[in-house]
Amino acid sequence: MRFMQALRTTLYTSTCVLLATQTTMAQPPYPIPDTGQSRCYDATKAIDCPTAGEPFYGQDAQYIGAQPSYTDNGNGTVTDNVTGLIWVQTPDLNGDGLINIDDKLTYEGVLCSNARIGRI
Ligand SMILES: [Ca+2]
Repeated sequence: MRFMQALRTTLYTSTCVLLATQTTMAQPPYPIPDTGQSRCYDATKAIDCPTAGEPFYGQDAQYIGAQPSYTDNGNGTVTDNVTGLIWVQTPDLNGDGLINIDDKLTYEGVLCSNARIGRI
């Protein structure tokens, strides 16, 4: 019986230490852009954002992170100023000056496009 109490105490202490460690973990080693989410939800619909202690508190909309920021590099790429990642811009495939659904690629077109990018 005494062994079980000691084991239970040890497990409880270990769990508390583990939880304390997890809640104080360092930030990830890379920046994460804010999602831009501004609405809060309950299980079925949009709601006014709840305050601390209310159900559904702590949603994405209640946290403001690094705001998205991009730089057009003028060479067909865009730099994400938060993450440092560089993205290929979507081309105006039909030359109408707009980027929309008319410029979508087929699956085969995407594969060919990726193959061309890999050769740059
Ligand atoms: Ca177009």
